[in-house]
Amino acid sequence: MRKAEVIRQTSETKIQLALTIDGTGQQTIKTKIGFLDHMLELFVRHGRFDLALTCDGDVEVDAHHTTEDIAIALGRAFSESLGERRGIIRYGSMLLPMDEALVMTSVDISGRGMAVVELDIPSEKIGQQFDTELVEEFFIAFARELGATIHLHQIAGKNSHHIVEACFKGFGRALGEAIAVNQQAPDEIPSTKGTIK
Ligand SMILES: [Mn+2]
Repeated sequence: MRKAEVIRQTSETKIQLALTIDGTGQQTIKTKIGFLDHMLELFVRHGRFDLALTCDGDVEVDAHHTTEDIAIALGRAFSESLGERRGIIRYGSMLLPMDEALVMTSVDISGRGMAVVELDIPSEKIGQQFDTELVEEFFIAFARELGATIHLHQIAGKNSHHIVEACFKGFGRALGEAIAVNQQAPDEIPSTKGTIK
């Protein structure tokens, strides 16, 4: 069973999480930011991961520290769960429609952390707390901590909630595909270099 527990505490956030990557989409997520809870629930459900996550962060400042630190803790949990990356498919992609929005997501568990996020989100905030510029921050921090290349490119979309929702659902699907075990080569590290980490 591939899983990990991460506890991360700073002066800005306290995060506790338990992740099972070969799960069924079960979740208890409490971040104190309603929209972020909603996005993480979609991500977990569509990737079929199991996640218990609580974050007690300084949301009286804004949503920045909570969003970024959750991405760090989640990226770390996926990294630890995958160990030396043996047997994984490595690549995953999803072109995800959400009503009028359409977002292409592509993931490579490459060992090199970078995110290319090209979104045109019309509103600055979703809900009372969530700044839409935090979407890019989330994926940069996640990519860096996991050691993955993540592309998110918006093809269409006018509604901010739909666009961001397409990102998190699509990323869940693409990541789920990338970390699935390749039944043809369950013991191989999928790199000509012989190592990914
Ligand atoms: Mn929604």
